[in-house]
Amino acid sequence: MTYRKQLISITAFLIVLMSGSQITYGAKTKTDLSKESIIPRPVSIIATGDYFTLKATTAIFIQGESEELKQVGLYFSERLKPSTGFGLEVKTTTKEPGSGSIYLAVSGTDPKLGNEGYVLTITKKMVKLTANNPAGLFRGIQTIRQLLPANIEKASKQTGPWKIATGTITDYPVYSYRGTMLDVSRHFFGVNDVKRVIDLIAAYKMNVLHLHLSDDQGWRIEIKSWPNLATHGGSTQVGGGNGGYYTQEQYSDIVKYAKDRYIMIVPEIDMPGHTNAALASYAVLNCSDKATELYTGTNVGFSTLCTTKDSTYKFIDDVVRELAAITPGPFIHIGGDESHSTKREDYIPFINKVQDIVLAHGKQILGWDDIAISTLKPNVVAQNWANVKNANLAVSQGAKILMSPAKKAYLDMQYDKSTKLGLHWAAYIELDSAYIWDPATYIPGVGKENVLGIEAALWTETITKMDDIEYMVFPRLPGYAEIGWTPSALRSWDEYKIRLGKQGDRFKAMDINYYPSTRVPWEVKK
Ligand code: TNX
Repeated sequence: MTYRKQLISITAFLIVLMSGSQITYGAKTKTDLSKESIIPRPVSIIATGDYFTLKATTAIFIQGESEELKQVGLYFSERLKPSTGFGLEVKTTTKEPGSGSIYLAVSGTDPKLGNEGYVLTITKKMVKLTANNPAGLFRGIQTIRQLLPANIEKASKQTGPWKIATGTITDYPVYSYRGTMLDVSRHFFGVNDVKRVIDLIAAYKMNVLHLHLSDDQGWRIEIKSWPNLATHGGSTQVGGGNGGYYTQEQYSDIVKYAKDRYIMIVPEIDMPGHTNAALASYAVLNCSDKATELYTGTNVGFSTLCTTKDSTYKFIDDVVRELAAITPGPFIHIGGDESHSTKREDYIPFINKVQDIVLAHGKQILGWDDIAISTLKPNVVAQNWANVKNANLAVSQGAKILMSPAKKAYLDMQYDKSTKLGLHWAAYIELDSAYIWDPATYIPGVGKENVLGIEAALWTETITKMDDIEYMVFPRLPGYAEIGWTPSALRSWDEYKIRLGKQGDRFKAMDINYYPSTRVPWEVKK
């Protein structure tokens, strides 16, 4: 071989090597849309074997002049900005834009897409997302994020290229309620932490964040007519730390942040039990007329509002009125769980009266399944956590069930015996166990037609900081999101765990402190 030929072949070898290393680092051109690992798994994917490239010159076109669509376009542009370094312009248009654009349109032609479904059509020339509602476009944008390389999620500028495989995805959820609960009472979490949780659940197309705003250990929402609730009742937390509370302004900021991501906030005021923080703040709420001491332990079932006093219902009316006024979503959650210190003959009329109060303020009632022993009003939703009998009792009264079985969907349950955070009173919940169940068949006697949706709950007796939240929530949360979104016929653990393993790079790019379960074949680049 001549020196020149040798040089050429060495160069060729180097090029191959470099492209090989590109494969390792994820910039390989992926052209088969059906091989992408999207969570929740979409209803249908048709691949066409090419790719679209997102460039600095790509524009996001929205159909018409709708302010709401503009916001969705801006959200997408902002999401792509840190990693791509592109400041994609959002433009309005009345007709389909030309080559090299992303087009978001509300078309309203396909009823099966419902409120949150979307059709995503990717060609070499264009990414087109259509839905009946902006909410559907927002969900579809989450799919596009997952079709881009994992580096798209990084907070600093990355080198592309930003390619998306071509084809068509048609997608819509099985359940209308797909949520997560965060207990901000046992330990308080500030506005920024809550916003991060909202962003993390939004990425997996969840649409509800339930905030457990009051419990024995802390009252976390300012109520102007009963100010001590927050200033005194919110002043501590489990373990005796400083606690905290949201002013109504801060709460409204959370609500808006969630709403911009098509997530509804469900506020919970737990009663008549789990109320020590309130009982410590106002003597009048106690049958003894004596305020209790603040509580920083982790026992349950020792507190109760005085159910026989009129002033108690005045108190509840004030709280529900103020909360309803700052909560645009339909639900107020009244708790009702573990009221072991309330006599049954007091509990039942109490729950009946509280239901009337919530209805009088124009809101729909959500409560833990314990409330099923009372007379449920129309449209009540009972949240199942443990008791099969209560769930059936609720259904027999015409209520819908929100599925949060502690053995499957409690995010504070430890993964296994080695997990340092969390509890295990209901179960150890490894990744497979968290995924392998079906809300439509889990409770004998409760069928799909009775189920409103699914909610995974994070109680925070042992959870003190954002890193802890992430560790317990991830990687179980994408599985709950998929249970709520994807038809059960399309779900299997063996297939899911591979898709989940491929999300590892995304978790890293999003800087999520996740539990690296050995049940999942992680494909994480070093
Ligand atoms: C039960 S589930 C509770 C909560 C605890 C949780 C701990 C339910 C409605 N009540 O008060 O925080 O267990 O896992």
